[in-house]
Amino acid sequence: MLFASRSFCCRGVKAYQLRTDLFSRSIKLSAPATMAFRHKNTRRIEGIDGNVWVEFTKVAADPSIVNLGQGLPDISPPSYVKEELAKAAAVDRLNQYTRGFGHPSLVKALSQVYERVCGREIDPLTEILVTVGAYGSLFSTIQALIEEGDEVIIIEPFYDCYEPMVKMAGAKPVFIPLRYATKFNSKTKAIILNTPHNPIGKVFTREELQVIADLCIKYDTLCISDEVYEWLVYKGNKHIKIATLPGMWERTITIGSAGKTYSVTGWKLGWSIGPQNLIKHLQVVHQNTLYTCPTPLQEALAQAFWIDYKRMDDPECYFYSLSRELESKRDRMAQLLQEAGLKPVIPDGGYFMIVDVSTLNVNLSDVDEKKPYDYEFVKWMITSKKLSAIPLSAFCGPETKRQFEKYIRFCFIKKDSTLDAAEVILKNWNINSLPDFSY
Ligand code: IK2
Repeated sequence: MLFASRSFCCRGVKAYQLRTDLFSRSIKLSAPATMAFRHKNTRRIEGIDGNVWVEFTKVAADPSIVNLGQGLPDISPPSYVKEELAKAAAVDRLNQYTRGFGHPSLVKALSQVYERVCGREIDPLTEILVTVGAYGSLFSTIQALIEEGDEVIIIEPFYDCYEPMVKMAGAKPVFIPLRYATKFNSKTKAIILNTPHNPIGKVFTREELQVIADLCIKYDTLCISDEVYEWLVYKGNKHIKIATLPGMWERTITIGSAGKTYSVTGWKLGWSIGPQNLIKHLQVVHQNTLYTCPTPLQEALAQAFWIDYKRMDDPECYFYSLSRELESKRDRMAQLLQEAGLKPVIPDGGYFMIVDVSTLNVNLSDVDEKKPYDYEFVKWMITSKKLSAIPLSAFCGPETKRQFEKYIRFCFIKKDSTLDAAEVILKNWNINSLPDFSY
């Protein structure tokens, strides 16, 4: 026993010396002069270091601030969703790795739900990929299908990560206003669509989707359809999946999010659905980057989907009850803003509301002119009014930032007490108060 441990010890010393030798040799190889160059960032992340969520999560972190900024619910997720997670975590097997492209029970549940919605068969194993949030789906889609030199059409305003993700793939983002679908050409590899829309709240109509579909077919373009708010549509509107339009299934990747479907943004589970010949390329990116997603979360999500799948004809199904709950929050938010003398844009879907703040006449002329007005306005509002929002120009390309810089975005998936606190702030808003630049 003693001998064994001594020999282990000797071998250990040798291994240690070998590692030390290698280490000192590698130090000699990398001369200090070349060090800075060798560790410079890659070209693909050049110019994309700014991030609105990083910036505004930090400034709004103080709990005394009424946070209507980032789109995270402070309402309780459904109790069965949380219970299913506790149940999953209690099963040993479910605390280990699962199938890389999606836990079997989750892809099965997703296929059943989306077969009903899309009116076609969806193969759970080859036509669905489960990822880390919708972010993961966007990333694997863009990395897998967009080539250096390609053009990707992005409709402005747009969810902010589309632009850096397209750039990281070496492609060129081509921005078009929400109203026009020009700029399609032979280099157009894809268009990124987002309905219901963040931040505007627009739900695309069938006719509008048909215009986009016709262009996609004419120019043989892929459609990356970000539908994370698919269930959150308000009276008079209907969410239509562009993948269900004739000729579109074969060229569309549809993206969804558990965070948005079940009000559990911290779970960071998402999925991509599309034809096997496209999904297989996303799977390659996924298997070589993340490989798999957390098993207990996937199992719990699968069980939650089964519960709601079985009651998809019942108004109590969470897919519909959440949008009813949110519709009254939307109306309340609109009223609060209107009473403060503002003109909000009432969303048809999603849980954000944008508003023009120029009528408040807050003079921010003393602050950094390079930053758009809305960035400074929100920082001033957080400091002086203890209310946070998100600047709208964060959702614009470089050419249009100034056009939208008088708008800010509020999130209204908040419990009544949070909206009450916002109401107090807005009611006491003294439009003649001088801005405080101490942030
Ligand atoms: N796509 C859209 C349109 C989103 O809104 C989001 C998440 N929302 O972001 C918070 C905000 O706008 O305040 C995503 C994708 C990413 O979803 P996930 O959290 O599933 O990665």
